[in-house]
Amino acid sequence: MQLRIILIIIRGMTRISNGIHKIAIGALTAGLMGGLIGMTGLTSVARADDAQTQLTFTKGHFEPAKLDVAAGTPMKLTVINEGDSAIEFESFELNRERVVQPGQTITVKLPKLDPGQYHFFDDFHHEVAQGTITAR
Ligand SMILES: [Cu+2]
Repeated sequence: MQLRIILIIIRGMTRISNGIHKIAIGALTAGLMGGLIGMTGLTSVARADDAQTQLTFTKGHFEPAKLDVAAGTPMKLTVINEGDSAIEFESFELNRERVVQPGQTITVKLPKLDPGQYHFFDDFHHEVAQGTITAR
């Protein structure tokens, strides 16, 4: 989202420098300032919304098997399958079920979690690969 805003600003600047009025440049500068202020706001929102955390399936298990996350913050969980067969990242508590092909990286969006433990496993290899996300 940030990148798009920057692109829009740059596009605007290019248009102005090809042409015309100093007033427009003044207006653009004002707009740019506003944009930067807006961006600062957006940045903190994006950060709050986009907490990232990562799980890698490798050699038959998840790494890390225990994952600590912040409660009350939506997040994106990246799941990487470094194995040579498909896995299914699954969690009843999180109500998520996603197949990850070998070599594939997926993003699982998670809502704000209440403090607690959330079990997950590879539904294709039950007994072996599992873990717990702890929100605190
Ligand atoms: Cu399943």
